[in-house]
Amino acid sequence: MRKSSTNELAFFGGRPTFGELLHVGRPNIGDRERFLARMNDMFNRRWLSNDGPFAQELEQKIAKLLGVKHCLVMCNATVALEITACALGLEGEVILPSFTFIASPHSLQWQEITPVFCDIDPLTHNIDPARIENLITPRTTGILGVHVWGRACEVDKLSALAQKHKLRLMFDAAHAFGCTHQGRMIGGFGDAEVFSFHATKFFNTFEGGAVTTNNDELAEKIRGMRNFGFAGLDNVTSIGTNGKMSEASAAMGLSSLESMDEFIETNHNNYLAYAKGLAGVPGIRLINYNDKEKNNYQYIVLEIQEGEAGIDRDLLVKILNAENILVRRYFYPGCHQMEPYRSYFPNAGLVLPETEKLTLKVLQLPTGTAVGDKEIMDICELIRFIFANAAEIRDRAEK
Ligand code: T4K
Repeated sequence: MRKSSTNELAFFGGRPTFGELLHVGRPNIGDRERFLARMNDMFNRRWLSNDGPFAQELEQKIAKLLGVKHCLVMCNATVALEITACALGLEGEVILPSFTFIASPHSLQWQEITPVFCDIDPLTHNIDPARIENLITPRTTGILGVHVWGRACEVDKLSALAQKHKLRLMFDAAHAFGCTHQGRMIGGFGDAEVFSFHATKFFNTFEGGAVTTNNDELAEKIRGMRNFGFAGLDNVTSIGTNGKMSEASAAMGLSSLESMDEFIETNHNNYLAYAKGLAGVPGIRLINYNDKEKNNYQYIVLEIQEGEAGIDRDLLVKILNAENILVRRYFYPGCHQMEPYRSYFPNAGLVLPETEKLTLKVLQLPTGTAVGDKEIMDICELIRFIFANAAEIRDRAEK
C-alpha cells in the first residue's frame, strides 16, 4: 500500500503495509514430501537419535560439500562451540569480537574461560586483526573469529597471529554455511569451525549445528565429548556432554541440503531486489557481498548513517515494526553491554569504539523463501517514503 502522507504510517495510526508479520529469520522449509518420507523411514527403523543413519549421512554429505575431513553434527551451535573450545583445551582468556551473537562469548564463559572483546573493522564488521596483539596476555589461549553475515574473517592474518603466539584458532561460522574464502569453502580454516543450523538460518535442521575440522585427533575428541565422553560400551574416558543431533533434525538437514541451491538463489535475488529498490537513498548503505566468492546472502544488512538519513536507526525500526516488518538490530547493544560481561568489564566500550558505533547503525531486513519481490518492492518503497519525509516524521515522533 503506497503512503501519500505521514498520517498513513501505522506508527501514526494508519493501516500497516502488511497484514501479516514479516520476519527476519522465517525458516526455509524445502521439499516437505521428501522430509515426511524420511520421517516415515525413521519411525519404521525406530532409530531416533544417537549417531543414527540420517545423522551419519548428513555428516558425510556436509564434509564432502565443504571439502573437510570431518563433520560432526550437533544439537545446536552453542553446544558445538562449547565442546570445541573444551576439546581444544581453551582456558584463561580467549579473544573474540563483541559484535556477534551472545552465544559466542557465552560458550566460553559457561566454561569459565574469560572472553576478551576485540574491536571490529567497520568495513567488514569482522574482528580487526590489527587490534588483537594488544589484547594478548600470558593467560590468552585462543582466538575465536566470527564470520559475521557469512563474510569470512581475515583468516590469513588470524592464522599468522595464532601461529606467532602459539594460540588455538577456531571460528564461529554460524552464518557462513555454503560460503567461501578465497575460493575455499568455509569449514576447513583454523583448528575447527562451527556452523549453526538453527531454524532462523537459511539452511536449518530445526535446531542444530556442526563442527568441521581436518584434525583427526580433535575430531575424535569432539565425537567423544558430544556423547558424554563414551569411548565404547560402558567406557567413559573423559568429561562429556550431550551434543547429539536427533534423527528428525538430521532428516531436515538432508532435505535442506537438497534445496540449498534454491534457497541461496532466492536469497541472492532478494539481495539484488533490495539493492535495486534502495539504490541512491542517502544515508543507507546496504552491505555488499564479494561476487568472486560463494555467499549464502542470508542477511540483508543496512547501515543507517543518521546525519545523512535525517532519521536514526531506532526510530526507523519502530516505524517499520508498526508496518508489521519485524526488522532486527543484530547485534545491538554488543555483547560487552550484556550481562554478565557488562558487570565484569564495565569499561570494555573504551576499546570498542567501532563496535559501539556499528551497533547503533545496523539493521536486518526480512529475506528467505517467505519473502518475494512484491514484499521487497513494498518494503523499499516504504523506506524511501520514510527517508523522503524524515524531518517531518522525526518532528512528529518527538512530540
Ligand atoms: N554464533 C552466532 C554468530 C549466531 O548468530 C548464533 C545464532 C549462534 C552462534 C548460536 O547458534 P545456535 O545455538 O542458535 O544454533 C536468533 C536465533 O535463535 C539464533 O540462532 C541466531 N544466531 C540469532 C542471530 O538469531 P533471536 O533471539 O533473535 O531469535 P527470535 O526467536 O527472536 O527469532 C528471530 C525471528 O525469526 C523472529 O522474528 C521470529 C522468527 N522465527 C523464529 C523461529 C525460531 C520464525 O518465524 N520461525 C521460527 O521457527 O536469535
